[in-house]
Amino acid sequence: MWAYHGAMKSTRRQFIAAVSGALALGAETSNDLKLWYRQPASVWTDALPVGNGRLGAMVFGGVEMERLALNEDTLWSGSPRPWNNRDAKKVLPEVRRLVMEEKYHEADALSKKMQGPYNQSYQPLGNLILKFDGLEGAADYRRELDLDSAIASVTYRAGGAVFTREAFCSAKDQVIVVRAACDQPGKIGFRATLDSPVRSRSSVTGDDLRMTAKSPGHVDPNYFRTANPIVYDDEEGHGMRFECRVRVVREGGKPVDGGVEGADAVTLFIAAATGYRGYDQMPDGPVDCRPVLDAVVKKTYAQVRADHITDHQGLFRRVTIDLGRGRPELPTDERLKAFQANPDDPGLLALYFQYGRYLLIASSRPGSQPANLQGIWNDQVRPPWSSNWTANINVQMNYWPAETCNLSECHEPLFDLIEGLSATGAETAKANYGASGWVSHHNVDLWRQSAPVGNYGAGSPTWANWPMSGPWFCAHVWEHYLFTEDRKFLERAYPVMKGAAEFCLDWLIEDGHGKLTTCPSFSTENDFFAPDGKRAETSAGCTMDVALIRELFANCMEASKILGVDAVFRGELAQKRERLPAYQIGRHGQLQEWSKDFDESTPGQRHMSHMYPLFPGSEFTPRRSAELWRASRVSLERRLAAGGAYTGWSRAWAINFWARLCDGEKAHESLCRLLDHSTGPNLFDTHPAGNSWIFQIDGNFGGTAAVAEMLLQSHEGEINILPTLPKAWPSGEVKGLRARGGVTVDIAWKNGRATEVGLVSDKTREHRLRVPKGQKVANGRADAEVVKFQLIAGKRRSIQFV
Ligand code: FUC
Repeated sequence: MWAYHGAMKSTRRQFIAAVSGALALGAETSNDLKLWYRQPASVWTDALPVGNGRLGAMVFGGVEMERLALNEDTLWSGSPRPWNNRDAKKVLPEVRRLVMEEKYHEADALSKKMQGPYNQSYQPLGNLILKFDGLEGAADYRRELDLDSAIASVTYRAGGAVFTREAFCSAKDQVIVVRAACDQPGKIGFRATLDSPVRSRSSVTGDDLRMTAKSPGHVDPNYFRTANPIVYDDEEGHGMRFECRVRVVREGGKPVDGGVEGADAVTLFIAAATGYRGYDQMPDGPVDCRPVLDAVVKKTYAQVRADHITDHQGLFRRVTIDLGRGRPELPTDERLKAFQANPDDPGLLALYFQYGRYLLIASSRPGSQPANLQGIWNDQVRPPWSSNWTANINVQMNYWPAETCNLSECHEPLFDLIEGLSATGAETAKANYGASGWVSHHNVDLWRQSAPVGNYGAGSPTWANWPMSGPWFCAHVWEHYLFTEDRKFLERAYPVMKGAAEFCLDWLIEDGHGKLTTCPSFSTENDFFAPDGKRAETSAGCTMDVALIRELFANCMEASKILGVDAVFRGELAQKRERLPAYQIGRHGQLQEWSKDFDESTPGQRHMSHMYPLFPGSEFTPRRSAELWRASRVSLERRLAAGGAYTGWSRAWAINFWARLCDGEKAHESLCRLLDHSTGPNLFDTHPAGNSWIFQIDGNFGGTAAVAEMLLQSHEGEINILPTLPKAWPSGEVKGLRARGGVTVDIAWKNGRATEVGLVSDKTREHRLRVPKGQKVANGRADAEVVKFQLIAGKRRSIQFV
């Protein structure tokens, strides 16, 4: 039975304070930072997400029945276990020989022998269900998620009273909070239950509703057909114990079995703990939510709420954006439909942009796990693709907005993951390939699975065996340095970059024509037609491998110079980099995807990895390599003409490509496609699945990054404002974006022309600013393409354009 909790006594005063706080907040923020609806969520993908990086919830907002689908980011199946395949190195020379002899099909078959077991799956925590009393005839219903306060709320009128419910996830207090209140006393009553799709037991203990459970010892990915996909305890490992506790703090009323009756207001604090102790430890740590709950209930609701808002806004309010008019008066689901008919709602694109920033803050905070395929929100034991970290585009895309959109700290969980992988991946490099350094492949789980997955032969080599995620991960580490110029971070990051480069040095082999190549090599998830006209996957020296290695070696050389270390190693990297094959332009004028000008078996493939040097890389620019930059455009046009970009993430990638190709109209067109083809009613990104779709978060983040990339670029050693401004955004303003070199940038524009830029540099130093085409700096030289400015640390400098 839940007892009355004295620390939160009363208080209509508190309720009024909280509500009027909300109103005051509403007044000072734009209306267009809200997702809102006239009805509760009927399915999980209609619900609204809240999160603090570690804990997450999808809030349904039902009137009679509220459901919060709960998550905790370390709750996974399995435990550390062996995944390396020592036989891989036995077949490696043979695979290489077959490829060199152009026996691609045999190489495909043999590559499968290099695979190991599947990765584990991210697990749902459970559901908190609240069944409310006596609410017949509810009217004036409204459900919303306010991105600015990170509070999901519901209001409705019933029996002449106004009911309010708020839910948020506090990073400060490490709890999810739900509060039910009413403008009349004594009206709040409900029964609460906790359940979980994994084996669990619920009980009422003192003031708390408690659920204890254990995750399965093994869960196969959803796409893998197997007789026994969910195993609770097996020989190799066991699952993770976890606990979820809900403390109910009543104001007035009385406790009844499993609930509350006649209260003025009730606050529920939800905490969760798992036995996770680190990726290389058995997950049998203590699970006890009480300390967290005991601490939070010492604060008033208004305090917990205010602390949450302050913390969230410290990140969220760093960037504001105005792309022009919008239709905030329409509920978001109707607004999205209206957008499909007529995309003249730049406000919705601005909302989508800010939603991406909101989602990153909610799913990735220092100390948490990185955002996975679904961020942090998952309600299935066998979620799509294990809801893992898929490392051949998806997890990287999640972090594309981190630096440019001024959420650099939210990038940190990815660096922790990379550091872990550099340890597990060192063992894989040695065991599987007899190589030094570290390697990681396509799928990563909580245990930092670093080896090829595929259940020893069930995976297609083009995804399962692809060994290049290490270099791609290292690009994030380096970009973080470029944006922050944090030397301490670079000291921590350099060994990781060096380890990935060491693996690549060992992985490179002579191609027989004086160059170095990679083999086996895969252009992620795309097959080619072998000379016999049949589809094949395994070849040598795919463009993406070359691009990733070229970039990693260059970044390592630069990093070692900055740190003043490893001159000899730097020399070796320089020498080997020179010997990498040159990029090639194929017979269609396209950037060639494979080392030979094969035809792709799927011209509209969603993956476009060979264009990596256009984006997220930055080797191909109009000024650095105009020909390859143009050839990338041909590749993109060919992919899109053949039906590519049909998943949300692929479409988001296309927008970023267009942004780097400085084609505002095409970028805008693709951005509209992302919204009208690949976005669900709660603005979650979607991925097609048969006749239906599933949620996958990467497109949200890729789309957000793309909007930033359209407005500001800085990859060529200069601040380039409005490089890809579409006609649909003639006038607008963005504040707080970040450029490489540690600069915060505000941009205002009118009638398609920049009017003003405001720059604040972290350090006192010189910066270069590209003058928008056809414009000049007020009182500046008319022909200057780039102007240099000395900025004083922390002091804003404003520059006008005419
Ligand atoms: C890759 C993609 C799929 C999906 C999955 C999670 O395998 O090809 O489209 O995004 O990752």
